[in-house]
Amino acid sequence: MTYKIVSDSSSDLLELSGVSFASVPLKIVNDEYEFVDDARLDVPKMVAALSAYKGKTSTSCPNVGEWLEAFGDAEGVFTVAITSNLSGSHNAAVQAGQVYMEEHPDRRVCCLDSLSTGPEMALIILRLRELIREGHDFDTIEKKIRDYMERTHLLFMLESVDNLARNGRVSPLIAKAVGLLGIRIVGKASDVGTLQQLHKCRGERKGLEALVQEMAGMGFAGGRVHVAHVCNEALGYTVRERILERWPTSEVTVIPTRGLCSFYAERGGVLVGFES
Ligand code: X90
Repeated sequence: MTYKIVSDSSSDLLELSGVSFASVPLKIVNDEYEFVDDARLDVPKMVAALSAYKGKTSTSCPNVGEWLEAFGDAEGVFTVAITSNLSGSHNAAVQAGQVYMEEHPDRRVCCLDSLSTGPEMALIILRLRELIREGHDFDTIEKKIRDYMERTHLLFMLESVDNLARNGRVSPLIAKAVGLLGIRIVGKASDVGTLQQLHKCRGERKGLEALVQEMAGMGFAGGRVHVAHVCNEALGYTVRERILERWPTSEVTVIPTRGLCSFYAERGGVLVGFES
């Protein structure tokens, strides 16, 4: 069976070697711009343009046709989408899967709702690649990846939740708390795939402490970690250092966020996906 992994662009992965992979872009739009979250997007330029823009910006997820096109002619497809609680992306993937299997009854599509985004999706995708390369059949891969998803988590530290609040993706209560200068929200992707605030911290140092403490509390014991930062590589590497200080054997990868996560996590935001 030929396999393909298809994710939406909130995974921040544009390409993946050793396996067939495609990223389907979300879009970031307002009256002046339309940013397509694909390889051509200049993320720092988008972030700068949007912070100068005064009106409201919103986002849209890939539609059924866009997912379908990305399946190509793979015999077995695994989709990995941003949490269905905050986006229609996963639902569109599910519908695309139904159409694909009706058109090709011998093919299979498994749609995974990450209940998360960014670096947690990246971990799921990397594990899928391993399972595919190990040569398992479709059902075994599905079973093993769903088991693995029980052990992946997402924590984040944000300086602003303005864009999340303006688009109704976070409760007004959380939004109010972050307005103050220097305050960092540390939170996690909840079990149902929503933003859950855990701490309000004064300053980055305290935010980082809370982040590492929460990782320990959620069962991290030194495994694979992905850190995604919004236009702030130094912060990404500081997070990496803190993690390595405490868990020297962990394997920490630092990457920049692409368009969708950059828009919502905003400047100074950092997302951490890890295994327990
Ligand atoms: O369909 C669409 O238009 C996309 C909407 C996405 C809204 C949420 C994006 C969150 C991005 C922010 C911090 C981490 C949140 C984790 C929540 C599970 C990143």
